[in-house]
Amino acid sequence: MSKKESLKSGFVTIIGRTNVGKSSLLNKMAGKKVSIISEKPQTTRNKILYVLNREGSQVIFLDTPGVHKPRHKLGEQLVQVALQTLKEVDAILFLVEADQPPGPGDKFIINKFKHLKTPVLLVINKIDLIRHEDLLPLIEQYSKLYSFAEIIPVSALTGENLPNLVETLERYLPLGPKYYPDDMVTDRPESFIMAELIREKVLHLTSQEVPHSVAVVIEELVKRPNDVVAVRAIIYTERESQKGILIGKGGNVLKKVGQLAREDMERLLGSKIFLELWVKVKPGWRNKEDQIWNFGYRDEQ
Ligand SMILES: Nc1nc2c(ncn2[C@@H]2O[C@H](COP(=O)(O)OP(=O)(O)OP(=O)(O)O)[C@@H](O)[C@H]2O)c(=O)[nH]1
Ligand SMILES: [Mg+2]
Repeated sequence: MSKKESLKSGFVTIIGRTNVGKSSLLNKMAGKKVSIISEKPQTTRNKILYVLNREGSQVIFLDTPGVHKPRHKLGEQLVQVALQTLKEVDAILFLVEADQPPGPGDKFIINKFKHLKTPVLLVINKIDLIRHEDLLPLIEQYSKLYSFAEIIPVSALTGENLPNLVETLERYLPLGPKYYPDDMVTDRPESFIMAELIREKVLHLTSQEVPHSVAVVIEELVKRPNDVVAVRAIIYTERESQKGILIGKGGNVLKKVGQLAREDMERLLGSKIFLELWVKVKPGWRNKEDQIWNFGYRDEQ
């Protein structure tokens, strides 16, 4: 059999409760920042595709929004996007946290596996937070809940056992075509990643409801001849009070968001960035279907 014919390829969703480290895992496997990460729940709002090309395989990962109990239409939409991926893939990576026993959220997701034939690999993340001897009892607890194809403890933070995860995963992929060209990393354009980087800084620098009320839209992205990229972005919040907090005293919060986002964008593009940020209010947008759609948070199916 020629090398081309023996390629293993397929789609793999990374699913789990919010904040378990799905995007961290993806970025660590990718060796670069594809998805934004934060210590706050509900960071990821889209299905984000990442192509991992290896000798003899092409693994297409889907990072998904965390499954949670929705309090807005946006949340309902995000959970739907995540669960929908279960039906689109060749293998499922179900991510859980090592420092917690299986909870209602985990059991809710496990219930969705019961109607599928797709192999589910349980990935126990954050093993850097626990003692080695606490792992076995946890594995036993999960084994009682579902017949997982594999159970793999990892740390997305330190990278521990990730090579083993990828190699094991490959075994579950069918022989197949190369779906994407070698130079394609993600299905998202630069403008999407830029907007996400801005949102990531807002997540880090604000608290309570403010980070969750934010959507970012890139209004203009112009590549100037002297290798400067001019970007104008609008940060939407739901209320005037949130807008005030986001701008900060004398504009200090917005300035910090801009500075940190610009540094990340420059690293990403390797060009100088001129970043202009504006804050606007879209009252209650997280409960409005049309706005959720306009901001790109929707199920494409
Ligand atoms: N100690 C430790 N922390 C981790 C690990 N993986 C992720 N984290 C942290 O967990 C938090 C959540 O990480 P994310 O990658 O944003 O989690 P997520 O599952 O994508 O979250 P949502 O997008 O909100 O569903 C961040 O503070 C990460 O730094 C790990 O292996 N060990
Ligand atoms: Mg995420």
